[in-house]
Amino acid sequence: MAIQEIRIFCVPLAAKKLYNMSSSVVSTPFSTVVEVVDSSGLKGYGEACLASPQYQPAFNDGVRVSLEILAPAILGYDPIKLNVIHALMNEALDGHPEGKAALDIACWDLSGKILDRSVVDLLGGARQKNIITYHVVGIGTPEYAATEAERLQREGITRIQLKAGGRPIDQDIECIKAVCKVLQPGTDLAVDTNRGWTSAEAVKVSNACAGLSLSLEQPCSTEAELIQLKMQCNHPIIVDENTTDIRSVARMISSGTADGFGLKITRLGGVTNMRAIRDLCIATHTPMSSDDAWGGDIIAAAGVALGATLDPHFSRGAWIAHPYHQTHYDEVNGPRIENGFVTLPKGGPGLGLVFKDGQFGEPAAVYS
Ligand code: 0XW
Ligand code: MG
Repeated sequence: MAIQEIRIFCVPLAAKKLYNMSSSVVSTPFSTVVEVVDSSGLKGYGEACLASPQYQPAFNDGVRVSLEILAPAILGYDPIKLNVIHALMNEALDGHPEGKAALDIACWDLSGKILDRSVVDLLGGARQKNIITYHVVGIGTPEYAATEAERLQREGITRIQLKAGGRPIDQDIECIKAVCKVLQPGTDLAVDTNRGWTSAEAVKVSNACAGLSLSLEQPCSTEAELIQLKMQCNHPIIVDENTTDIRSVARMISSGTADGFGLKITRLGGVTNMRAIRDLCIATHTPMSSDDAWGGDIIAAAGVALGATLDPHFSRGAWIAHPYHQTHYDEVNGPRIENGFVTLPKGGPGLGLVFKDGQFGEPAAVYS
């Protein structure tokens, strides 16, 4: 089998509910969907979608421009040979993991269809039938945050990520305390500032919330600040935006900086790279999540597929953006949240999703 054609689609995924982070409010990200067609006519689908231009050093138009170089680099090659696919992409373009991830995910989907196996099986098999998820509570008043946390727990959510940062620190502290007051036994809370605090602010929050059971996700912007903070902090530190490749993950495990990770498949270059990091986290008993910044059913299915293969004891869950944009590419099989868990698509081999011909409209670009 050889890759014969690659089609690029631009798909708007407007936030239907308030979704804000310390650096930005999500409005209408335009997701990049890639369709990789092999010489037998089989199609594999991949996706990459940044929530906002501020969340990490990448933006959605840039993903599509990077594919002008990356897509031609893999034409004519076997999509199952993912080591070769990555070598070709890395030789063609340094960095730009998001565009590489979209093609990588499409090759995993296509490989599954060629081999008639699910991506979950190709990744070693599911350790969890349904994958626990976490839900985001955006930045707002203490009353809003507490009410949302109560609603989510009534719906079976047991992992809450409270956004913070980008405002006076005392407002963050009030929201954290209001949410902690309504947490049921067994519900985990991560406070995620998306790099929004200074280390002094993070120390102030940790001292003000000493004795409250929570973790701080990406409290500060740089790894150096996290190392400093670790020595003064009362709470576990989860690293998200600073995880850019397996080297950074390995470094933060061995230095003891990270008590866990919030890992994004497209920031790490796709399922292939994420699998290696998964194995490192399993071997070192380091909790990790398997998700991404935004995106539709394709990126959700990739995150849930990899999340299903995690040791449940070390799974921080798989997050999907669907509750916020409420759009399914595959209305029947698209991953959805039921009682605090995300469902694995069951539409067949590969990612398990089924699309109609032409459902993503006219391609923005075609490479053949
Ligand atoms: C909650 N997420 C998975 C989605 C947002 O876009 C950012 C990310 C996070 O953990 O920061
Ligand atoms: Mg995060």
